[in-house]
Amino acid sequence: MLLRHFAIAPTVVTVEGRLFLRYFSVSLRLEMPPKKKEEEKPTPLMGRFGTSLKCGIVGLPNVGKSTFFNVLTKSAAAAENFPFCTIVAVPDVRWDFLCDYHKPASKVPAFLHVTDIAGLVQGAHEGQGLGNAFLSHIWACDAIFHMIRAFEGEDVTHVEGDVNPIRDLGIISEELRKKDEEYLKDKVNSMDKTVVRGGDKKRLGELESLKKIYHWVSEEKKHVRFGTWAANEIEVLNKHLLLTSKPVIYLVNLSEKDYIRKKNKWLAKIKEWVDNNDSGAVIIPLSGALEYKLIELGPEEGEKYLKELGTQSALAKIITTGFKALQLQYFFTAGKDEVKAWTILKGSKAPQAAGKIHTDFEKGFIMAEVMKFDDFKELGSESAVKAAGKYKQEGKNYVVNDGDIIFFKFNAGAGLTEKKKAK
Ligand SMILES: Nc1nc2c(ncn2[C@@H]2O[C@H](COP(=O)(O)OP(=O)(O)OP(=O)(O)O)[C@@H](O)[C@H]2O)c(=O)[nH]1
Ligand SMILES: [Mg+2]
Repeated sequence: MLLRHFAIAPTVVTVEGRLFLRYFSVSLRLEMPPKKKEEEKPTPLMGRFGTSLKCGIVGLPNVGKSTFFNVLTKSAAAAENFPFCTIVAVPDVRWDFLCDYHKPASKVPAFLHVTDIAGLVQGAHEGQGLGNAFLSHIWACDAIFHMIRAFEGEDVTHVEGDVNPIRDLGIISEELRKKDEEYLKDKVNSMDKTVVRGGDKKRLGELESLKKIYHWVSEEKKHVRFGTWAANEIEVLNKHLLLTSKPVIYLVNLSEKDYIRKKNKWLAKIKEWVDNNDSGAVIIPLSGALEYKLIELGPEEGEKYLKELGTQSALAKIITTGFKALQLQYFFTAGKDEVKAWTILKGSKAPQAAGKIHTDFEKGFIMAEVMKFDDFKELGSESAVKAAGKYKQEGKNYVVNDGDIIFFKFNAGAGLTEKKKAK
């Protein structure tokens, strides 16, 4: 028996996780020499697997991290709040469009998990401040919002005495690197004991990789994510989830005035620092004070206020950029019952995507019927997309694109109960 499940899918999203691209090029290189026909291995990605990945807000004390975190928890985007962690909806005009179109009973967007982390100080890697505890909180995150303070404020003291975001960028970046260095040193030493002296030859390769990574971090003094790593090295990296392997998004906290006029003496210097130290990373200016004011004003008054000032909130951009940095994407299912964004890892194939909806969908996978969101929007209906020959049937090797609208067909024989059937 064939069951149809509605799934949606739109268009291309730029990959902002540089790691992903870099690994991709590594995998190409690895695959250059002709080799025996074998099942193609997926390119390994750096980081944790799963779709409930988190972005942590990191920075020196008093730079506005908790203020921004509170904005998130109180914003319309907030879905659930926990101490130090909030789950916010990822804004997407495609999802809005589908909800408008279907007027479904249930609307489920994609979500981003954000964690507020207490300020790091210089020497945190040696336990300064509450150093090590906070570093372990960063360890539990998968991407970093690095908040830097570019707003003056006599009443808000700066831990380093004055406002200097360039110095601050260096402090945080070095703290993370030094913590990794220390961690790797311990790991290399303890592995040396068991592998070299203990004769556990099977793990020699792993030790080699670990030493190479240690050299990169301690001698080259570089962050892990800037290295070019082979597949086996990425496997080792994924065992350790080092702090400097996590992608960073730079949030520049400006005064309301500077944010509105898009001017601040530090902006060009910050851009230069990021270009030199984390080339290609995204920098997003915001004003924590303004965002907070907007929350207090409420949606309508807030909108009016923004219009008067001729500016916009930075919240949506921050959330979507954070989501992309986690190497996550989503496809849609849409119908009268529900419009839903299903989060998957970039590069997921159709059966795994179907498995997000229900494991039976993966087991009994037959095909995915895919519409591109842009086609759906342009042509105005599913039947028009079909008539235009743009409604595609894809097999188990189809790599799902961000925003695809998908119909899954699957064999319900694999023990599917009535209750579990897709609507
Ligand atoms: N003027 C101004 N003050 C701000 C802004 N953001 C935060 N502050 C103030 O700065 C102080 C510290 O803000 P928090 O958000 O608690 O700073 P934090 O980065 O979480 O600090 P720690 O948790 O100690 O690391 C508070 O008094 C805020 O009111 C801003 O954008 N402009
Ligand atoms: Mg705080």
